[in-house]
Parts: sequence; C-alpha cells; structure tokens
Amino acid sequence: MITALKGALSGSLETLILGLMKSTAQYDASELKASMKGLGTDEESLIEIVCSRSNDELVEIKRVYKELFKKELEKDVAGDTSGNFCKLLLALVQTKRAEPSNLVDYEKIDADAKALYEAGVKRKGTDVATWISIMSERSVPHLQKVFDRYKSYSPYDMQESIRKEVKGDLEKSFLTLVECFENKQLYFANRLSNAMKSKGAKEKVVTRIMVSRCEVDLMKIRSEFKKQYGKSLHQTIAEHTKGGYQYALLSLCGGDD
Ligand SMILES: [Ca+2]
Repeated sequence: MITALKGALSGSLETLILGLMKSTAQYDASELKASMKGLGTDEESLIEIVCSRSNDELVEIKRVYKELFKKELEKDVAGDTSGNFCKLLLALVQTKRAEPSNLVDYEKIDADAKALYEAGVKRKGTDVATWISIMSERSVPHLQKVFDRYKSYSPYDMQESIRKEVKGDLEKSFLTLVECFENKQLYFANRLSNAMKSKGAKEKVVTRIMVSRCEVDLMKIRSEFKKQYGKSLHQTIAEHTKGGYQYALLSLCGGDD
C-alpha cells in the first residue's frame, strides 16, 4: 500500500499521507532521524520535537528509534550537536523528569526559582548546567510554579531572562521548553500560525504538527489557535494552502471553530 501511495501521490500531500501511515512515535522518531541525517542538521525540527514532547512520549520515541534505526537516539543527538545545546538535548532525551506530585513543595519551588535567578540574571555569564538540570528534571506543574515564583527574584520573567542570557539554538531550545511548560497547545498554535504566514519551508512545519498532534491534542490546539488569533485554524489552513494537500489538512483539522 505504501508503494502504491508513493506512486500515486507527490509533494506535500505524499509526505502528509505517508506520515499518517505511521504511529505517532514512529513518525516522531523518523522526523528526528531526518533532521540529523546526512551533512548538517535541521535544528529547528530537532528542537521542536525534543523540547515539546513529554517524558512518556520521549521514552516511547527512544524505544521506536532504536527499533527502526538500530541506533540509540542519544548517540545520534550527541554526534550531530555540540556544546550546551547538545547537553540540553541529551538531558531531555535521558528522560529524567519527575512525575507530577500531589504534594506542592513550596521550599523546593522557592529554591529552584532562586537557583535559576542566581545562575542567570544575577551573575556575570550564565551557569547553563544549573538551568539544564532544573528544566530537564523537575515536573511540569512544579516548573510552572517555579517560573511564577521566579518573578519575585528577577526583574525579567523566565522567557525574557533566557533571551538575555543565551543565544542561538540554546536560546530557542530553552524558550520552546518554557513555552511548552506554560501552554503546550498554544506553542503549537503559534508555530502553525507563523509557519502559515511565512514563505518557503512552511509546509514542512505545518505537516509535521498536524500529523504528529492529530491523535494527541489537535482539538486543544484548535481552541488555543482561535483564542489567540480570533480566526479558526480551519479558516487559516483554507487561506494558506491549496489542492489535495489543503483537503487533507482540513480533514485532519476535523472542523471549523
Ligand atoms: Ca548572566
């Protein structure tokens, strides 16, 4: 069937339909592999996938990655990236994030907020290792409270602090993490909106988000999209795409809001 589809389809529609033939974890693993294959790296794709997936999703992606490509995801990430960017991605891929707890530990929230401030805005340079360990090991609900508490130490919120302290792929990765901790579906809604407004590689990002989230949280992404932009995702797709590709995206989208 896949051979038949490859023969019958082409371009963005083919990429989208072939993506839908895979499970979500198989798709994510394949997208990660593609982002690192050959010379050079597609950092944008790598950051989007590694920094937005939950711990459980990453555990499954690693398992499937090894099954499909006979290699550890960690090894490929380590071979394709360097410096603190590499250290952050590896810390996330090691999936050490704590499970959310029913007990709110106010002392730890305060200590983490203070540590993030002292490792960044307060000092000369940045102690990136401290940022990496807190952001890769704490649970998401804990971090949401940490970022709130952070504002009582720092004159800048966490996102502003990241922009001031680090640059390049490391900056993009930390920003993606924080955006996802705060509201993951809004992060995807923003990515979809920016991709559709831009020229060039927009279909790659739109396809990846629609295929990878359609069975996860696309309904919530739709509602964040409408809230943020006052226009539905459905309508935006209809305006910015065309042909069979548009038809397939609208079917995935599932309805207008
Ligand atoms: Ca600093």
